[in-house]
Amino acid sequence: MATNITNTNSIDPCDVGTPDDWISRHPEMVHLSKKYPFNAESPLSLLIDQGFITPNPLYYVRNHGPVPKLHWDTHRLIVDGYDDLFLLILKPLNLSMNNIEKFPYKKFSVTLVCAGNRKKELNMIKQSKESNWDSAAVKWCLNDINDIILAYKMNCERLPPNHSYPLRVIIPGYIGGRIVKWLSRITISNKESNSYYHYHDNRVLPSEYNVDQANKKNIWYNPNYIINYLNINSVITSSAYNEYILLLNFFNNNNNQMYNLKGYAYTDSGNKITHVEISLDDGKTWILAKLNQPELDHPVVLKRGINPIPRYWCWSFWSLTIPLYSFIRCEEISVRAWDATQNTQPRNPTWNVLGMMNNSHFRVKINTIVQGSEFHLIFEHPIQPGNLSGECNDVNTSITTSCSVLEISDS
Ligand SMILES: Nc1nc2c(c(=O)[nH]1)N[C@H]1C(S)=C(S)[C@@H](COP(=O)(O)O)O[C@H]1N2
Ligand SMILES: [Mo]
Repeated sequence: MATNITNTNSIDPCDVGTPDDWISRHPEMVHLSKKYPFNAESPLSLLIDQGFITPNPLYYVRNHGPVPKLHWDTHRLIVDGYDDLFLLILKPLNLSMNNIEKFPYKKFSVTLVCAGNRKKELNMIKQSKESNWDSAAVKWCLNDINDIILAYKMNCERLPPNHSYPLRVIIPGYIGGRIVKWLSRITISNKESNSYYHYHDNRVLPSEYNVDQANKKNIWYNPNYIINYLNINSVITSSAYNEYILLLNFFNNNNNQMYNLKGYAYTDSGNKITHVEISLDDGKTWILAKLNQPELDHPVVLKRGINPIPRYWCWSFWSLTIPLYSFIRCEEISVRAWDATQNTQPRNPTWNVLGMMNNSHFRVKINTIVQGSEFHLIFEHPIQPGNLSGECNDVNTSITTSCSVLEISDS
């Protein structure tokens, strides 16, 4: 059931004394990373309870610095650079927000995911490096099938300050880190960005590298290890972390009782999630879950000649109703998703120094205690969610994924 999410107009105690103490936050948002800058996600079950479209106040926030104080009336977008095709220095464009708003626009839903989603699970293996944002050159936008947009609205409202008021770029299917917030300049260039963070973040380095070795071998500059696209992933949201079920006289009375497992899945490149499977026996056998994919009714469609090309940029929800007794001899529930290119998830996590792109089978452990006719089930997630202590100093970023409708300037 959706919780009341209108109570957003309070300053979080963690923000007091920081440059962000003018931004109101939803009280349920869980602080990740250090006190400042603000990185937060909604508790997983609250996020899923909201349904397919996440309300703005519960949308995950990933900031690497203060939220800039920008204004609609004074904000400008400069487009400049060098046109490699025609060997021309371009005449810079200087656009106001009102100019941008007058371009033809369309609305569609996109799920954004930070490359650090499920990072905490990798930190359980070994602490990974805290990450920082970077910027990247994007020639990808010239292909209209990629649906690159300049967004100025989110869920029919102007973007909230945290989420890049007044303007951001959206690159569907790309990791959040390449989706620049507070956009003020687009420079067309034939060279890759030389920003420090372009090379030192949002990379999956081979597992044997720690920071020292990566620095020594200058491995950061190897183009093989850059991440742009999302990878296929799925998560169990119900049973929730530490969910507890006590069944009295279970073996006599309740053995037809059913349980509803739930979660989400997403993939890259506009591909469709085709199926999600659950295993109760460590991957020996798999049970097909039911998919809920509101996006299938209205995918983004590009017409090339007579061929419509649909793209799916949103997460899918899955569910599976099984008898509670299936958990009796089950030590662990695992989930894996498949997409239209037969891509699926690896069984085991692979640690990497930046703790990125973890998409191994998501596992929930079940601890069962049988005491006479009492039957206790305790569900244990791979990591503790968020920051249960209420402090603001947890550095184990696990930022999640959220979906919204974005209003786009189709320029
Ligand atoms: N200017 C700027 N853009 C940014 C960032 C940032 O810190 N500064 N963080 C990036 C990262 S790592 C992610 S995951 C997304 C998060 O977007 P959100 O906070 O609106 O969910 O924005 C990206 N764009
Ligand atoms: Mo990110």
